[in-house]
Amino acid sequence: MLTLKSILAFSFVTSSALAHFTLDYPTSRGFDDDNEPQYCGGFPNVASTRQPFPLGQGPIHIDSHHNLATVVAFISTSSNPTSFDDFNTTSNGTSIPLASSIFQVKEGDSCFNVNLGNLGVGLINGSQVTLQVQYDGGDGNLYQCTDLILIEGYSVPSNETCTNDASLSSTTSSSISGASSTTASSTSTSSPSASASSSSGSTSGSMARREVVGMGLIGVLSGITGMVLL
Ligand SMILES: *[C@@H]1O[C@H](CO)[C@@H](O)[C@H](O)[C@H]1NC(C)=O
Ligand SMILES: *[C@@H]1O[C@H](CO)[C@@H](O)[C@H](O)[C@H]1NC(C)=O
Ligand SMILES: *[C@@H]1O[C@H](CO)[C@@H](O)[C@H](O)[C@H]1NC(C)=O
Ligand SMILES: *[C@@H]1O[C@H](CO)[C@@H](O)[C@H](O)[C@H]1NC(C)=O
Ligand SMILES: [Cu+2]
Repeated sequence: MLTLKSILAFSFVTSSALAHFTLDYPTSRGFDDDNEPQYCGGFPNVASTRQPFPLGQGPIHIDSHHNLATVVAFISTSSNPTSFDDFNTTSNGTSIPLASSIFQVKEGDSCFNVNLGNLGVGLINGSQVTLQVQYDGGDGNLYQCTDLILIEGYSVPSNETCTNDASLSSTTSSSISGASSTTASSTSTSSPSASASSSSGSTSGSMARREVVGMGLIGVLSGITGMVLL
């Protein structure tokens, strides 16, 4: 029968799939809660249709379901990237800088601007890139990908502009966080995922613990609800 232990075990399964984040603009390849920790959120194949996106400054919109999360974006210049390695270097071995700083977002909608034409990896009008957003809300790194074709002078839909750029105002007052985003926004040669996770590890430890407790509580409540239904 249902012991407290089994309810807790059940609640952990439930809560791990509850939250996470979505990539809303440009449209993600796909969203699957359970597979979001995998490369491209569990959608490894390039979309059949690439979305037009500005070669210059363009906005990325996400929706965060954790109270505080660490975010970074990086790109692949391969027309068919298959692994994180393809987001690290171009086909001729040039290392690709991060597409954004490493920054924090609060729960809800956020946006940040990228300028892919300025990354110094030879992107031009018509270049095909895949942008991957890495997100850590306290339950590990999560990923979403979007496949783009860069168009010089492309105007995004008027409701998709980003005036309140979350990547410019890192939300915590912690000096560690400030230092790490400064390092990160300079063109780092290390793996994008490695540098991002070390940043979140150093800045959000207590936040993460609080969140785990919170999620456990939600899980217990849903477990109790489930028991009442039985
Ligand atoms: C690699 O490709 C980029 C972009 O096309 C170019 O700017 C760079 O000079 C190339 N580097 C080498 C070593 O060929
Ligand atoms: C950019 O490429 C698109 C097609 O991919 C073309 O229609 C457009 O004229 C190009 N713009 C410039 C400024 O070259
Ligand atoms: C902009 O409008 C489109 C379609 O009208 C909608 O799907 C999208 O969610 C809107 N974006 C924002 C940031 O409100
Ligand atoms: C990315 O490139 C750097 C420098 O070339 C290398 O040290 C690192 O191992 C690479 N990371 C991945 C994930 O390929
Ligand atoms: Cu989550």
